[in-house]
Amino acid sequence: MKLKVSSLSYFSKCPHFPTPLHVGQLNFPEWNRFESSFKQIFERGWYTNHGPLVCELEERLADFLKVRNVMCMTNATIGLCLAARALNLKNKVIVPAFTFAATVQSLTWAGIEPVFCDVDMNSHLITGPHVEAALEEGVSAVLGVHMWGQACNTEELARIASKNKLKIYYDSAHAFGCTHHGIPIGNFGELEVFSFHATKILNAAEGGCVCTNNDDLAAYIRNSRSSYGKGLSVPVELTGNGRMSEAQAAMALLSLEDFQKNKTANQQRAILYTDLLSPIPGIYPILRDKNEKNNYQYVVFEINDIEFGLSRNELIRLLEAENILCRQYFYPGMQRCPPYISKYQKTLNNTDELCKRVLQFPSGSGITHDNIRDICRIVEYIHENSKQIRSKMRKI
Ligand code: T4K
Repeated sequence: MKLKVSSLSYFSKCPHFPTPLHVGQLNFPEWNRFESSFKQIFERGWYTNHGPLVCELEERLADFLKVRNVMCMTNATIGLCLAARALNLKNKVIVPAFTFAATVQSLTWAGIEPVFCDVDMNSHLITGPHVEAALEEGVSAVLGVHMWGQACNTEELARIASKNKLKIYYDSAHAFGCTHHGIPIGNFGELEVFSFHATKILNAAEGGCVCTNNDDLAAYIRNSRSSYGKGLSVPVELTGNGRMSEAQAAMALLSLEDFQKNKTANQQRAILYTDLLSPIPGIYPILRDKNEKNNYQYVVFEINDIEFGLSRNELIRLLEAENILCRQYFYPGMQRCPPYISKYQKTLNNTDELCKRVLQFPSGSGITHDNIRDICRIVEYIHENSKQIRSKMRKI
């Protein structure tokens, strides 16, 4: 590949890739398996309301995650909203500001005030000291996020929770198939919530689930998930509709069968990115614990603008012009987003810094190893010519 500053698409409007390369996973099951599964749904004439595929999926997930109860949901956002009510949370909940909007907004939907806490610069996770620094009058729980499939220090957080009489639960949207001390994520805190969005490793197109080892909590969530919940009938104040459809469950079951294959492919792509990008000054991969299982759902790097020569945002703009659509999860920090920004005064230095540095590269089955080699070569070229590129960018 021959590159010149003037031929970068940012200046020439001639992208290296003819079609966009996305961050999303979009791992498709083979068409014949999908067709056969859908044919059976048509033949049964049973589309939703806890049909046989949803029940089968819940059993298979419980087995896979080694957890007593799995309640499939329309998506993780609804799972988080129902969880907040099921846990009977009051007043305020501590939550990281470095997360997706749904984590925090689930609290707002449940009438709870989020109290933002900072995260660790290396792991991007909340830690005991960060939670303790955020403790204030009225806090009833901590909502942790297992960012990029890495687990929070659940033991340390459990100690703090117990000392301060707080409940603790987890947003595990990124962590399906990952472990903590060898135990599958899904078994920690009061409950955990996974996402099966199309861009996740377990893909139900849209979907998610709540997991818990607490049978009473599970019964409550099953009944609040819909007014005609499956299972033990227990009184709930409010019901909603978080039901997963048979179509979603069909997709998720096929995706679960492909999990190991998709995870291995993700891992190979992440290793290739890391091998090719790590020698470039100012671009650092997130370091994952090799003793734990990770799903490599996101290929996450940090940009140090001084060492790299350009900021993360400048790099994103240059790559976008080449049809390499990186994401800046998460920008800005939730403490700087409406409706929270108007009330929030505290400074969260690590969150602010990470929001400027972190980016995710295209991954998933649509991205070949040749694509990755080209992407990395373009990034390397951009670094090597950063001075010239920056001055040319400023003239536009
Ligand atoms: N907690 C955390 C920590 C989360 O990260 C999320 C969601 C949640 C909770 C809530 O889970 P859900 O309620 O969604 O189950 C995406 C996803 O929509 C979202 O699920 C995810 N996290 C978040 C981090 O990213 P967007 O709006 O940035 O990306 P999106 O959906 O446009 O997908 C990325 C790229 O993939 C697109 O640019 C195009 C491509 N794509 C996407 C879809 C859906 C396709 O090519 N085809 C597709 O069908 O939010």
